[in-house]
Amino acid sequence: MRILTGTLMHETNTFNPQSTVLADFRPLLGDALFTHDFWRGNAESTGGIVETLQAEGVEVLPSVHAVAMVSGTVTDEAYAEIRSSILEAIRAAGPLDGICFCLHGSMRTASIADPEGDLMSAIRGIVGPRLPIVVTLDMHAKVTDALIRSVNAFAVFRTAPHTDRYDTGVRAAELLLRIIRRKLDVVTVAAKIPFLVCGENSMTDVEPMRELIAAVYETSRQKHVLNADYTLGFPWADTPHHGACALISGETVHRDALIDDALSLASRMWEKREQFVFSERAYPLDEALDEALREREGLAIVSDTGDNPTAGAAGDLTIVLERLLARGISGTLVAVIADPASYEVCLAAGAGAEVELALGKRTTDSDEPFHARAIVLSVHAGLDRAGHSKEISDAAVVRIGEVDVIVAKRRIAVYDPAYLTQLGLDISQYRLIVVKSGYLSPQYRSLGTKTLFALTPGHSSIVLRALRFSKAPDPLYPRELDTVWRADEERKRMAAEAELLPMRGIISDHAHEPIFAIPFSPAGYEKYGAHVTRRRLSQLRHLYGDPVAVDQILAREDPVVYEVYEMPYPYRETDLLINITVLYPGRVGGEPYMTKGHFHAEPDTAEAVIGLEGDGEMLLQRRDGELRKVPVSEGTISYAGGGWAHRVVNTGSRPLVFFAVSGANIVHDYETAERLNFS
Ligand code: PAN
Ligand code: ZN
Repeated sequence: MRILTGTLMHETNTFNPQSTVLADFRPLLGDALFTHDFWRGNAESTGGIVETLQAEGVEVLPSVHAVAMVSGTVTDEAYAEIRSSILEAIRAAGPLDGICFCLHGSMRTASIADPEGDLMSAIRGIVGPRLPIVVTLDMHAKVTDALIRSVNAFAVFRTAPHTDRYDTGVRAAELLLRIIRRKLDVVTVAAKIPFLVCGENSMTDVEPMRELIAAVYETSRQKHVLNADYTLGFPWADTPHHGACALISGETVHRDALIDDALSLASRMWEKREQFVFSERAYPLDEALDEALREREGLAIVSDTGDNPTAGAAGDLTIVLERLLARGISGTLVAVIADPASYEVCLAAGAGAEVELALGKRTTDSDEPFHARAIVLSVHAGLDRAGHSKEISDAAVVRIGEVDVIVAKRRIAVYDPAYLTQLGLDISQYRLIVVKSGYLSPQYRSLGTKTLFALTPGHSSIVLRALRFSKAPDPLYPRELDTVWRADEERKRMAAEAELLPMRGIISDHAHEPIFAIPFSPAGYEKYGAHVTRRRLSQLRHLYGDPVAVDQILAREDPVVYEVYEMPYPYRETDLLINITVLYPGRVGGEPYMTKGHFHAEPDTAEAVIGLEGDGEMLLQRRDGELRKVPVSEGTISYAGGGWAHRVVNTGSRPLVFFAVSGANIVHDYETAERLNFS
């Protein structure tokens, strides 16, 4: 069994003006994946996928592994490069049994709002509608129609903080193996709710998420369900795609039940929307500092939530530092301010030196740094390590006034307190540690006797009502507290969306404007899900003048006379019907094989027929009996105006293959043709 895998993960904060470039993704192409191993073990879904598949003896084909830490908008060039490497790998992979891909789900480029949907549609366009594709998503993914249409099934993180990345990969790989081995035809339905939520009010070990995740497990255990999950979206992006979603994957035959289940999960979340409150006590900055220092004992940890790198902020604001200095609060550590230039100043000066720093930024709206005199306590070069939660950076520890500050060479997440020890800091010295973070990692949480959120301004402000949106959908709870959502209306939208699924991989993002390009041949049609009708001689005996000849043939076999390849299409009267017919060569008595023939019932409409292969002709007859004949051969186009019954005859010795296009409003009228003895 051969399964292709790949990873493209980025959570894009469009408010952070710093672009995310190709180098930030540190792409590994092809087999380079196997010469690194940072993705193995518990860190990433990629590890869960690769290790599960390999343990089952599957040949795993890598494509691209590209993961960048959450940050500003991805450049179009970076995405285009990664996309084309992925597609190239798929084209070069040879026959595949399936694809198991890791996405984050909340990526945006300068001009593409839904790169994941774009990528998966492009992949589907290459592999055709039938190859099983399973994708892992971050819980904070956006879910778009383009994504749902291109992918069969999903597995989403079920924990926040995300401690089940690896397990999610395992689940996705097992799901894919099941689909392949049992040859299941699988779809995913998505019930969406207009709900804007951030990680800080949706941690999974507190209510209401704890209970909702329990419902996800319960839903997943049902027989007809292959996987159920919630996605919550990512609030720090000005984009048309916002909202939470209940995603359920299962066999296509159970689609209605899956829709019911998804709506029931979505309703449960919607009913609990008012219970999504911050997991820590949250205060404006000054009050947070007061509250943190209220008792003399213990260590308080305050999250500078507005400038949180794990939500994509730059992590360079000096707002909290300035406030601590202005208030003369001592015994405090600020972790971490990212500023490469200041780090270099400290490195050059060395430990013990006194330096003038132009540190970070004072506000998000200007580039003005905070000027301060600092004593360099220590400098730590050679620490740089990449890779998600394990990411650490070279840094200097400085003292400004009575506040200690970690000045990092790179923007990093404050995830593991072991980093503080690596920098030679003694945590027990501090009463207060300010971390640029939202919700704390489990390690940090267990460190503090008291943990608080400071509602600071910045590109990751958790005051969601204050985020400046211009492209986001309206309304969105809780920005508009009276937002209405109704399950019955969502059901209608989901049912209409489900109608489009057979077109998987060939329609564009615009659900109601199908656009596609497919190979112009019966095989091309079939690859894209065409419905094939086979007409055998036994169904066509009335067409031939020699019943004895018919019976003689049928005594031996019942040959296929022609096949019609019909796209699962059109959807509306204003569309076009586009079929390809293969009319085989053969004779019954003296007569060549022919199609049944029909009028287009009132209103009479026209049809054009293009010959693709072989030789033959179209016989036409008006209701008043007048007869005509035109060729239908490779390279001809024949036009039958309204009011003429038409039938095609294969006069040659090869299959006659022709394409027919007519208005979608036609009704084939075979009866009148038969009654008039159309010959
Ligand atoms: C053609 C025919 C097709 C099969 O696409 O439907 O060749 O012929 P019968 O419908 O007569 O069996 C067409 O004329 N469409 O309208
Ligand atoms: Zn016709």
